[in-house]
Amino acid sequence: MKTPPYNLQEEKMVLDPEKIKKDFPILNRKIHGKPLVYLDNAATTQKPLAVIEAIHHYYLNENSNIHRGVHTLSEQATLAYEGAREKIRAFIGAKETSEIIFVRGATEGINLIAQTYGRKFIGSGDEIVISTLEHHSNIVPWQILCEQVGAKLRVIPINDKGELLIEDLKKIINAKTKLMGITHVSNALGTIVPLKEIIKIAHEQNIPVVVDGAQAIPHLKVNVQELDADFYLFSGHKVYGPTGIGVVYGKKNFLEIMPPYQGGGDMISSVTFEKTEYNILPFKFEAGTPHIAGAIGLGVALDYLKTLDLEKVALYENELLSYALEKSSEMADLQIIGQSVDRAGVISFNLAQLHAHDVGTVLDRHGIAIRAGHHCAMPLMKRLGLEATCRVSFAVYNTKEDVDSLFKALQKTLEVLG
Ligand code: 7TS
Repeated sequence: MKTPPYNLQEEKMVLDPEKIKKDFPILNRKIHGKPLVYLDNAATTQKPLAVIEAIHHYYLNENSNIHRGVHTLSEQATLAYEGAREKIRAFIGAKETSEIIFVRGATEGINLIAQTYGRKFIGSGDEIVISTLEHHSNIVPWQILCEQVGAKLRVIPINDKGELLIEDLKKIINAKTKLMGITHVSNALGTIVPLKEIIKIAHEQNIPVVVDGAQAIPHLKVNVQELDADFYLFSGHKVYGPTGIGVVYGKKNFLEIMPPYQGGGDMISSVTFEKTEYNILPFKFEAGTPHIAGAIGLGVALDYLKTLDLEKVALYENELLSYALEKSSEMADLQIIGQSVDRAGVISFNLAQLHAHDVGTVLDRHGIAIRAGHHCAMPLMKRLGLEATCRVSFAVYNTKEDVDSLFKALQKTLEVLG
C-alpha cells in the first residue's frame, strides 16, 4: 500500500504562478479551442492534483465507515477524517477540534446555526441583524427562522462604494438584537468587511456574531480567536477542496448549549424509546455517515495552501487585483461596480450597455470563464440599481497573462456586441 498522500511537505514554496498552475490539471484544458482562463473562482475553485490524489487514495485503500468499526480500514478512515478536523482547527486558529463541525458547505452551516441556536434562543419580537452585502445563503435561513419564531430581520446599509455603514449599524442594534450574521468578504463586490470592529460593537451589546467566511478563507489569513467570532463557517470547494464538504466553527460554550441539528447515527451516546442522550462535541452535530473523502480532501487542500503560505498568496492575489483594476481604468466602456479600498479576490463590472450574460457568453468563446448575473445577492443588486454584473474572481493559479487575455477578449466583445 502506498503511504497516504495526506500530508504535504511543510517546507514553504516560493510563489511561482506558472509552477502552481501545473498543480491544477484542469487548467490544461482547452475551451472552444482556446486555453482555459478560469476566472470564476468565487463560484468554485479548481482542485490541485494533491487533493484529487488524496480522494483517489482514500477510495482505493481506506474506504470504510468511521467511528464504529473495530477493523483496520475503519480505524484508518477514522484517523484520516479526524486528522482532517485537526488540520482545519489549526488553519483557522480554533482552540479545540470539538469546535469544528463538518457540514455540506457554507449554506448548510448557516442553516444549522439558524435551526439550532436560532430556534432555541431567538423568539417573538427579537431581531436578527445582517447586511446588504449578504449572499442569499446568509439571508434566507434567517428569514425562515424569523417566520418560525416571529423575529424580525434588520439590515446594515452600505454606501455607494459597497462598504458597510458602521455608524448605522450602531443605530440598528438594540436590546432586541439577538444575533448578527455577517459576511467576511462580499462575493459580489469583493469588499472586505471590518469584522474585528463589528464583532467588538456586537459583543459590547452581548450579541453573538455568525461570520460567513465562504469568500474570505481562500484569500485571507483567518484566526477565529483573534476575530473573536462566535461562529465562522465556509465551504471546502471555494478553497481548493471538494464540493459537498464545509465547516462550522463554533465557540464551545455556544455549541454545548445548542440542540442537535439532525437526529441519527453517530450523534447519540445512548438511545432508548423513552430518551436519547446526545454525543459529545463535535459529533452531536454530525448525524449519519459524513462525507469522509471530502473532509480528507479539504484537509489536503488546506495543507496545499499552507505550503504556498497564505500571506504570500494574499500579497500575490492583491497584486493581480491591482493589475486588473489598473487595466480596467484604461478601458473607457468598463464600469467597475464596488469601489471598496479593502477588497479580496473579486472585481465586478459592467461593459458599456451590454448585458452581463452576453459578455459572459462571448468571453466563454475565448476560453475565459467568468460569472454573470446577480451572484445570489439580489438585494445587493437592487441597492446598486442593477440587475446583474460581470464578475471575475481570482485564485492563486491566476496570472497577469490571464488578466491580459481577459482584457483582450473584453475589447473583442465590445467590437462584436458594442
Ligand atoms: N456565502 C458566500 C459569501 C458565498 O459566496 C457563497 C457561494 C455561499 C455563502 C454559499 O456557498 P455554498 O458552497 O454553500 O453554495 N457563492 C457563490 C458565488 O459567488 N457564485 O457561486 C456561488
